[in-house]
Order: sequence, then C-alpha cells, then structure tokens
Amino acid sequence: MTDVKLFRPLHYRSIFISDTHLGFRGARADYLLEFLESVECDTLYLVGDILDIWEMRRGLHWPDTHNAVVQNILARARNGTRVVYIPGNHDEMMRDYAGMSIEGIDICLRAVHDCADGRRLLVLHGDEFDTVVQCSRLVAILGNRMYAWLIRANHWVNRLRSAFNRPYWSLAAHLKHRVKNAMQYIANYEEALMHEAREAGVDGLVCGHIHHAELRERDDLVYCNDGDWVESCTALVEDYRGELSLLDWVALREALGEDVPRTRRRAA
Ligand SMILES: [Mn+2]
Repeated sequence: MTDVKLFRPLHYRSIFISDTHLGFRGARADYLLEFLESVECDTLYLVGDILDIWEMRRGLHWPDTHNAVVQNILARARNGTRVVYIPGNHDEMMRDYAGMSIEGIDICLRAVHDCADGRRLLVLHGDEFDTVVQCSRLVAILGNRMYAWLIRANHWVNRLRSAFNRPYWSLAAHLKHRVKNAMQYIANYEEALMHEAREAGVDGLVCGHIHHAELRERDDLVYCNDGDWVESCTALVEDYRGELSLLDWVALREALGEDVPRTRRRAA
C-alpha cells in the first residue's frame, strides 16, 4: 500500500469501480459512499453492475446510502468530472442507452482509456466471457472461431433467460458453488480477457464481473480487475504519471483512522 499521507484528499487521474450492486441488500454502499466522499478524479469509470436491476425486480431495496451514492456520482458529472458508464449484466437494461449521454454520464458498451503514460486500456464489464470460461477446454482445442462463437452464444443464452424472466447466469455465483475449482475459473476468465485485449491491439484491459480484484502484468499486457463493493470494496486508480494500483478501501480507511479525508461532494 502506498503511503497515504502523500496525497490528501486522495486525488487521482482516473478511478474505475464496478459491481457496486446498488439495490441489492449485500451492497456495501456505506463504504462506497465514504470512499466517493474521500476521492477526487478527472475521469470516473463505472464498469458495470452498478445498479442491480435483477435484485430490484425481486423487491425494492433502496436505502438512503444507495441513493446518496447515485447523487454523489450525478454531482460529479455536473461538476466537470468525466463519468463513463459501461453497463454490466445486472444492469443490462442500460445497454439500450449506449452511445447516449444522460445527466452528463456517457453510456457505452466498451471504452478505451488512454493512460497518462500512453498505454491504452480496453474497459469492459466482462460478462460476455462467461461462456468462454465455461467451455475453456473446448476453446483450447478448437481455437479462435469457437471463442468468437461462444461469445455470441452467451449473449443469446442470456437473452433467452431474460425472456423467461430467469436471472442472468452469474459466473460469480457459479464460482462460489465450485470453490474447489474457483482458482481455475478465475485463471480461465483472465485468459479469455487477455485474449480479447490482444485481439483489440491494446496494452491491457480493465474489467470487473467476477468480484475478484487483481492487477497483474503478463506478456506485456496489463490485466486489471477492479473488484467489487459487495465483498472486497476495491477500486482501481490511476495517478497522474499513469501508474495503476488497486485501492482496498477497508484497509485504507483503517490506516487513515479518524483522518479519512472528505471532499464534501454530496449533492444538494
Ligand atoms: Mn457482472
């Protein structure tokens, strides 16, 4: 962990968060709000599953903290922060608005982020790789065409589930039922995303979805998973030199003790 006394308030060039699952009982919106009130950034990426519309359909759970998180983000967009929202599978309904800007928030399916050091990172949620991960052995045998086909199949399988009002098939939930193989699944997921980054000709990627924060460099490509705000309470941050790091809010707030910096950005 970097010496937090070096920067106060915590100011970053860009911040990436995902899997906040607002509207879901398990969301740590209290920590998320505290985090948002403690940081400033030029660009904020919302990397999917920000709202848990699937959970909301089961019964509305919308406490003040969840609302305050949304208000904080809207206030940022109003006050000059560039906010990019890439919907995930739990808020897939928002994908219909891709290409639009709502309340100053740019909605898109994917983005390419230019780091301060010139690196280009593909930013996406990552759910489209679920089926690839499921069938990773087949992909290894049959190669690239199988891979492309599976990504399309994943889309249609979940369309169909959606039509029958079945929740999205969740890799994260699936992982928990198969803890024995969880590490292998995570590895396969990373592998599928690295493949995508290589195809896209970028220097790396930022994703979410599997609720497993990770930052690693492999074969000249950087893989970043910004984690989630249900269990790990993590964000990916970029400083003004283009250096990327994972921020663990629970650990950082402990380190800061009473001195959690506040920027008072809560909206009126
Ligand atoms: Mn997801």
